[in-house]
Amino acid sequence: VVGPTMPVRNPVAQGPVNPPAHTVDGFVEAFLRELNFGQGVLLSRSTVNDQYLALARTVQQYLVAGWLETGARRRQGDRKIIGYLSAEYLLGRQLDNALMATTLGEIAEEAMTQCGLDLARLRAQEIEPGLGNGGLGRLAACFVDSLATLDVPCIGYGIRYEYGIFRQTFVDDRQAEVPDSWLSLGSPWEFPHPERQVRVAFGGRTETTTDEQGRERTTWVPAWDVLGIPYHYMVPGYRNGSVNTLRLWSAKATQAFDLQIFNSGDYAEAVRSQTFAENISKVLYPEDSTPQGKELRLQQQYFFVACSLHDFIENTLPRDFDLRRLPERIIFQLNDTHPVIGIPELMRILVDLKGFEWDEAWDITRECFAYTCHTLLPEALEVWPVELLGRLLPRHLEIIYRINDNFLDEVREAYPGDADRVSRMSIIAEGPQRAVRMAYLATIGGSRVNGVAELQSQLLREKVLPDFSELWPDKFTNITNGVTPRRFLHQANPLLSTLITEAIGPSWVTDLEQLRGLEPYADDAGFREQFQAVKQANKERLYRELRARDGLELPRHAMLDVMVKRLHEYKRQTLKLLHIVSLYDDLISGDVSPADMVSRTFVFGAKAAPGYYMAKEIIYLINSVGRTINEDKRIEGALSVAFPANYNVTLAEKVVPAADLSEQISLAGKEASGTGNMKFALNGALTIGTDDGANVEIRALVGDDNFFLFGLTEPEAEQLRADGYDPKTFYRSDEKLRRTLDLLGSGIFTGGDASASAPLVQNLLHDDPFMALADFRSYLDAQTRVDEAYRDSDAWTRSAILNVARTGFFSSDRSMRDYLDRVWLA
Ligand code: NBG
Repeated sequence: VVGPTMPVRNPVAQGPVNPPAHTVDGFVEAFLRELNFGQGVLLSRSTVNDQYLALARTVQQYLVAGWLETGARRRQGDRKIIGYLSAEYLLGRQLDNALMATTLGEIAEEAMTQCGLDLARLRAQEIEPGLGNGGLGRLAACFVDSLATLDVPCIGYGIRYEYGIFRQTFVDDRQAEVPDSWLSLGSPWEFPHPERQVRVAFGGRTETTTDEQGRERTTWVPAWDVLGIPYHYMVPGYRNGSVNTLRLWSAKATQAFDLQIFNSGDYAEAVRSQTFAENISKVLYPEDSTPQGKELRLQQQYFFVACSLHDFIENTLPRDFDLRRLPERIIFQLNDTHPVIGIPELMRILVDLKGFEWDEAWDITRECFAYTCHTLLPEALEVWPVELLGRLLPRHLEIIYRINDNFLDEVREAYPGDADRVSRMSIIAEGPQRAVRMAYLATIGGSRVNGVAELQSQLLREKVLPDFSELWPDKFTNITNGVTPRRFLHQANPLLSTLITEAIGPSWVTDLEQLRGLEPYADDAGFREQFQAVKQANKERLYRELRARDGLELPRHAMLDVMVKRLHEYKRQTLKLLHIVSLYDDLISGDVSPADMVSRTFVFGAKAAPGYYMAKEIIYLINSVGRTINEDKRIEGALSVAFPANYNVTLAEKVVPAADLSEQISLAGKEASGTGNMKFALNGALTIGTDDGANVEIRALVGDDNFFLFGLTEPEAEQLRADGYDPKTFYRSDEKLRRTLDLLGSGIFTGGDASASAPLVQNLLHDDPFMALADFRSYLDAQTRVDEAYRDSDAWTRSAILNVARTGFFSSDRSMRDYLDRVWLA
């Protein structure tokens, strides 16, 4: 009997129980336990999937103590928490990351060997959670990694999509999409908490009543609701014991199904409302940079934001917390416009539910949000039809109207008589279809607005939100993106990591500016040789992977020229394609003999949004051109093209370390930042690029001698457009361009059918919205300089080393410090 005098054994109060011993034996023991008691199998009868799941759970055991401890520490303290609100997290595989964070790599390897298993095989069993489209989602994943490594309190909030970004396959050279059922074989990295469900309402109407003090109070009478179930994921810092939380919400129907209808035999009708509700977190919208005006998407946005705000206010803050002090404890960072509905939601919570006066609630709200804009394409800024927003979220629309009224009064006061400006700055865009401009709402309702690279931040101020930056110059700032050196250098490129560590010691992993220490090694012939050997080994690793994964055979010795990113016209995969076709033309016309050409292997990786017609045509032509070139014996393998399907984070980790040349060739003024560009430079690829996005900053850091610049600048491109851009003039005046386009359109790549290449070729000749033809000549010249540089392999390697040494700035740790200084703690 436990009496009052006996010590109560309460492990929760005492802190977490100890993880298994940090030894091979300890690991084996924990692993077999997970296999037996978690999976319910004996080792001798277990499948690879059993083994993978047990391994994942084993590694987790080592992390959990740090997680619980971090959580307890955060709850006791009163530090401000970063609530990162993002509709996307492109996490990549978790196992390797967890092994790295816990320093268990070698122990796990040995432990698996002792069990007769191969760690690499188990690693390969993991399906990466592809809960994002591209750069924006991967950036969010890098940011939460860095915050944990810096031991900054952060909760990443998002959606647990049942299906992530589609799996891409090629059928007859065309993209086909397959659902990504990433959860189907189990999901060992998540901790569901159904008991912490949150109810989220939609639709209905509002009612205004007068309370005892004669004050008007509005309440929302919704029409339907769903439940949000949180799933927790650990976000381990790098070997610092700190583990933050990613909290992703899954939608569940409030009522599973209608038993009466079910019993009557109409099974489909019985589950109708359940299906409807659960669709909210069913699938990630496969859009990158363009909004999809879909009702379901707005439902997704409100769903996860409402869950997250509720979770923070009701479950994370202490019970009796004084909400007037909310800005001391939280800053919600809005990752693009997707979570901006959080601003009126917080107003609704404060005013309608907590009884605050409007003005006080507004002061609090503005301090609790900050907004990051990730685009320059005007069409990519989300707007919601008033009709839709009012139908789905009637109370929020009223709140937005009131925010707008007050704001426009402010504008009238600052600019008397300037009616034009008032309508320009209104959150509500007038027109045949009135719409809510979410970027404006974010700018008005947030304490700070930032772009993601110097050039984009400048263009954001000057072109996208000029009236706002004039009104509030201090609200705007730049924070250049970054990438985590843990995943994209340390983990993805172990050979280079070792070489770096041997030269400058290990602390670069968390202090990337230390890479500067490599500069002198660029002049050390022995080091260059080792660096080259690492690059070659990484290429061979990639080729092995592509052989196993895609059945591709690639030559061992060729320059590896890589363009991997979402397929979008502004990114100009077509310009790359024109370059390839022009080289092929040089060869088959006999202008250049295969022996005289610098051999190149071109690697593409790109998904197109399923509804993006032109992007899909471009994919088709890349595949067609690639096939023709690869099969043509006349060119003696001087050129080859590889386009592995389904480029994702896992493949990126093999591609990036292997690349010689990084293609960053968007039309200037279109790519907000880019982050692939940073990963390549950090892994010792040289960049060929335009003066766009973060390329500008990369070039400034690595120096003009170590970067291949080409193309129009942003002002030049603008000027050309203003003067009436006609791609035909370039076609007519440049013979090489003419031959290249004619060859592309001739049908030789498409089985003799010239019409198959017509959509793209005609588009280039008659429209060419992203000026590929205007930049063709300059691009070709830059590629000739690349060839010349590559011929001097020693000088090339020197440049590659300098790229690594000088790009430590692009660590997402630095980005996080900038956010802390300029936004979160400013
Ligand atoms: C993307 C930009 C990239 C940028 C990432 C991360 C969107 C809307 N934007 O240039 O196109 O690197 O965001 O900031 O996906």
